Amino acid sequence: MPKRALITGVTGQDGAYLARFLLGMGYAVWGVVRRTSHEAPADHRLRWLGVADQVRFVDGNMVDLSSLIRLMTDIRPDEIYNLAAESFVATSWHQPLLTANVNALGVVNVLEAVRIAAPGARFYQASSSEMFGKAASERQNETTPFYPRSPYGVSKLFGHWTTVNYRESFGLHASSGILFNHESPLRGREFVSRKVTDGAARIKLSLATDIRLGNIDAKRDWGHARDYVRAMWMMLQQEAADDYVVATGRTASVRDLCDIAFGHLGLRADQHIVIDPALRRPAEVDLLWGDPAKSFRVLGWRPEIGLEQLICEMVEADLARLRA
Ligand code: GDR
Repeated sequence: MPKRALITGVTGQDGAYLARFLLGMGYAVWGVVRRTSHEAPADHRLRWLGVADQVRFVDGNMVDLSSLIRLMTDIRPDEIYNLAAESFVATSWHQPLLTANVNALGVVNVLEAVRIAAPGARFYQASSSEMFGKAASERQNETTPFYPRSPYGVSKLFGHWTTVNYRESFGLHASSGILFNHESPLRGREFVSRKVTDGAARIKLSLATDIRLGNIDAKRDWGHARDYVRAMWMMLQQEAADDYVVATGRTASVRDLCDIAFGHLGLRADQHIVIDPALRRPAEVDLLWGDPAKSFRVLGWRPEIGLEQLICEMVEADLARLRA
């Protein structure tokens, strides 16, 4: 009997890479899809990875507890990966209530569904380095105090502590991965990495002349989503559930990222970047720099793809998409 995995947020970047990874490991994979009236198929990332036909799509919604209980009862998953979220930090200031409903209360809904209908299943919660926010130390690990700086960060912190609490209260095998920024060619174009790689490719092809950016001095610890979904799975293979920082251990600014992307195309970033103060955030996270020592030691996890390779892969994918 293949193992059964249920993924919320399966249509997002991480959902797509995780689905492909689990299918490759012989899992049967169910993906929760939120119904919308958009005509564009929601499975374009899974199609890009060539696995859309193998994922079993089921209807459900993070804010509808009954739908989640029904899914747990019907599917009887061995592993549940909770990746569904309002994931764009900038939007969380415009839609703080939606962000809290999905990212915070949604975690209570899915954990209640697990507790009621699938208490033996292993659960993964997608926590975020945004919880560190105005970080208390230069590098952040599992013991660094949290200080979120956005409605998104606050909502993720609620989801994180709820996961810890359900583990401690009910003995659920519930783990939380505190993932630092992770990118790929499947990143949405609203996020800065993809905005830059897509923008640089457009400039190279004479489809645009510049990119407008906000705070390019912000520093992040950027990895590849393909590496990070493997860490999620590794957490659920441990005998005891726990919390883990997943990061590369290297930090770089948005400016550095621009230099890599434009440099790969033989262009100079400073000739094409326009700073737009309207793109600055009401409160910024200036520096994130992860310390993944625990993931290295306990999980045996290592990132395989470095920043230069990541950005070049994204630029090449954007060039190919634009040429097509
Ligand atoms: P982040 O990712 O907020 O770190 O959250 P994002 O790529 O949106 O921003 C990274 C940094 O770049 C600065 N920035 C800009 N950002 C965007 N989007 N657009 C711009 O034009 C721009 N100019 C500068 C931002 O201010 C910020 O400092 C991501 C998300 O995936 C979360 O869901 C996840 O939890 C965290 O990473 C870890």
